[in-house]
Amino acid sequence: TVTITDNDTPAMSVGDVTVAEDAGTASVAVSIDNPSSVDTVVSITTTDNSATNPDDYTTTTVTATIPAGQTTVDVSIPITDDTTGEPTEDFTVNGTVTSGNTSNTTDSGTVTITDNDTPAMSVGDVTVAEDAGTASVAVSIDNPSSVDTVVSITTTDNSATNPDDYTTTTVTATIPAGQTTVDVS
Ligand SMILES: [Ca+2]
Ligand SMILES: [Ca+2]
Ligand SMILES: [Ca+2]
Ligand SMILES: [Ca+2]
Repeated sequence: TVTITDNDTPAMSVGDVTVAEDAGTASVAVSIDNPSSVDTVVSITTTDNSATNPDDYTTTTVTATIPAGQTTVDVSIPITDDTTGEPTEDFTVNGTVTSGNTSNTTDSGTVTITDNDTPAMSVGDVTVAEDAGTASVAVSIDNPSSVDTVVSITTTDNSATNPDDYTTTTVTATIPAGQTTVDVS
């Protein structure tokens, strides 16, 4: 009897991918680094990181099968498109080989989601009567953000001068996460 031990056992990997929030789905490659004579079956799950289910993506549990002779298959994970400005966020895709012949049994990948709702900040214009007491100036963002927006406010003389016409003001205006405006007096 001649017994031959193989020297081509592949390693399994779960790919990393960066997607825009409005991409619809993230397509994650589940691969082996050289073909196998048998199917490679990989159990896929997802884990929250800074991106969370269901606000940013949909938790996915699926079986990915790389057919014998092939090296990769894609897994689709739904991505949530909201209207809130957010930082770049990510979640983890975990793969576990449940059937096949690989040199490893687990690997994980990262899906990074880039936001498409980054708001613009603006300081409002206002006209007040001299006897109004204070001018209320709106500091705004044009859509809500998942994080506080902190704006440093200062004043500069123009034809109106400090202190005869107004009082020089230096203040920090904070627009809370989820809101769009705050007034400065
Ligand atoms: Ca071989
Ligand atoms: Ca988020
Ligand atoms: Ca969006
Ligand atoms: Ca968003």
